[in-house]
Amino acid sequence: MFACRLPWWRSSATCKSWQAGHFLLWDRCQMLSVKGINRAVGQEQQAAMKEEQVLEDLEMHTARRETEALFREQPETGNQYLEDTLLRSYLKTHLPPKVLEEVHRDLERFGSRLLTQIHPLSWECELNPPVFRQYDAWGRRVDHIHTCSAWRRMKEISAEEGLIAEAYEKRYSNWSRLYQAVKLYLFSSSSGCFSCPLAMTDGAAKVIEALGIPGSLKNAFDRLTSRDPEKFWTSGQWMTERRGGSDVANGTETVARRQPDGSYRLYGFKWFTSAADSDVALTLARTADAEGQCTQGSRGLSLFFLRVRDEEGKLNSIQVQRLKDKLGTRQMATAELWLQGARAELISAEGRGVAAISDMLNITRIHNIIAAVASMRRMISLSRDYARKRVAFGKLLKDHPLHMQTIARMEVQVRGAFLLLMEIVRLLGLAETNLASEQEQLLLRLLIPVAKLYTGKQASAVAVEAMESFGGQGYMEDTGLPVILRDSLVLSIWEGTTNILSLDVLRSLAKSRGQVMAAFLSTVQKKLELASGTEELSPAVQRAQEAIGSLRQFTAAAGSESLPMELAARDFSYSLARIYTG
Ligand code: UCC
Repeated sequence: MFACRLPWWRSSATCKSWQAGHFLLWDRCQMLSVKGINRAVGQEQQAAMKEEQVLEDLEMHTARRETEALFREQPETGNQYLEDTLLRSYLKTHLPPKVLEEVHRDLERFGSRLLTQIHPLSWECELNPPVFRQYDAWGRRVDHIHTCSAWRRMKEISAEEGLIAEAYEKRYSNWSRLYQAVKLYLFSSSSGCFSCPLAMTDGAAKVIEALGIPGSLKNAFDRLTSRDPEKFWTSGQWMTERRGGSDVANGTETVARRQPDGSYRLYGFKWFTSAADSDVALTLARTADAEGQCTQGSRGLSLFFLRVRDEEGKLNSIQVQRLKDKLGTRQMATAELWLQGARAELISAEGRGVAAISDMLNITRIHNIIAAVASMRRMISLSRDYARKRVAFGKLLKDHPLHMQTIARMEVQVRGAFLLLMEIVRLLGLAETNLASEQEQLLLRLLIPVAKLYTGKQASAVAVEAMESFGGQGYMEDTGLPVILRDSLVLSIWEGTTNILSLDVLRSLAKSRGQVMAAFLSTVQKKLELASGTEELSPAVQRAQEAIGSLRQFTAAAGSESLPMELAARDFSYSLARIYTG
């Protein structure tokens, strides 16, 4: 191809490459002088200029061609809903026909909106991270967190699409939660990290709903679950203080002082507050008694609701110390906040703060699972598309079996994780409409930490693997691929690290006196019985049965002195995740 574009004097078979062309030109010049062909100086100059021009043309042409070739290879996705065959088949199998019909129409439309309108905004969010301005031009302290217009538009879109509302309106009864989760799953990788404030907003709405929507919180609940962009509020979740993110019981120093009108003022330092531009927040603090004394440990913690700013936008006796300089999720403002008498409302029973906020934790952990699955799905979709376009060693990547084996292995990971996610939101939907059996409720309690810890780890592993499938391009910042990797790395950290969640798995076992495990085993057993009716699945059924046998042995040994349960917690949780996914 290259040779046929060469001028006549280089059209010989020797012109195999650009380098070869250079040598040929040099040879030709030598030849001219060796043969002593006399030319007028002007003629020689002309000839040299001509040759130079030819060379320039050649370079230009090659450069342009290379650029064009790269453009052609850009990996893309289309309508993510229509392209996700597993998602569509799941919905078809599970949703009642009438619900499916409506949901399908909406998701198809949403998939197209994501592609044309929302995804470009997410890139804008990445390019324009929030900026913190502490003082105005005249030296007045303002503590203003400036967010870009695309980020603010994400908030409006979230309301318009009912990304929180859907779960609380319950238009489709127990299927509403699943439907909301599917929309969030599609939205997540195009949200420019707006899925983070949405997670906490959902968690706050859930806590308020669980409290029976007290009159004082009615307005907040309506706004958190609103479809009206003008009314819609987002919430933060301020749990992390200087002394510890995981050890909330001992790390929380914030003190709540009761005011004569029954409200409280909070004094303390919140070390990590994600989406610090949110309208409201739920936070933990220690109520002080008349002598100013506080109960230490978990029993001293209560849950508070507060507005971050008043109607005029003035901070509620809060000072922003600085924005965090994070590895990823840079689209979203995470701040250090001083609470200097912030007015707040006590919303849990005194000393029941951790138990009350655990509703929020479970919801944000589910959002974390959604983000993990969505991130894997995006990386693999892009990998797959690239494999259909990129030629290496004379054929498309998709025709290289080793490359396809690598993608197939990732695909298995994401499919399993997706089905685990669907199972969790299906169970949550049943629980929220009082349709869940006791066994299903127990299973839900167990599966949330199991899936959060497992998918959090999967997401970054898959992101790294998928990145490799683009070669050097995967490492290039402006392809957008490194953003996905950076953002996925937080998924195993926030909302409880892998070890903390493994301990939560043990907590669920202890609190239920082992009933969560009984629910797990009997559900798995039932699923295996169903699957054993299909011949092709029998090797897989066999493997799962063996894994359950090992799990039982492991559990028996794990309680012993030589292998304390705590030391086994992580491996045990991984096994639960793999078995259920299988
Ligand atoms: O990082 C944060 C915000 C980031 C942005 C959010 C984005 C979300 C993702 C978006 C995707 C794009 S906020 C910080 C997050 N922090 C954590 O996750 C904390 C991690 N630490 C833990 O989870 C610990 O296990 C603690 C704090 C829960 C442990 O506290 P305690 O006080 O030591 O726990 P106890 O004493 O075991 O539990 C107190 C009560 C018990 O109930 P009772 O008293 O009735 O027996 C527990 O059963 O709380 C109950 N409880 C739970 N209930 C504790 N955990 C749970 C749970 N998970 N579910 C139900």
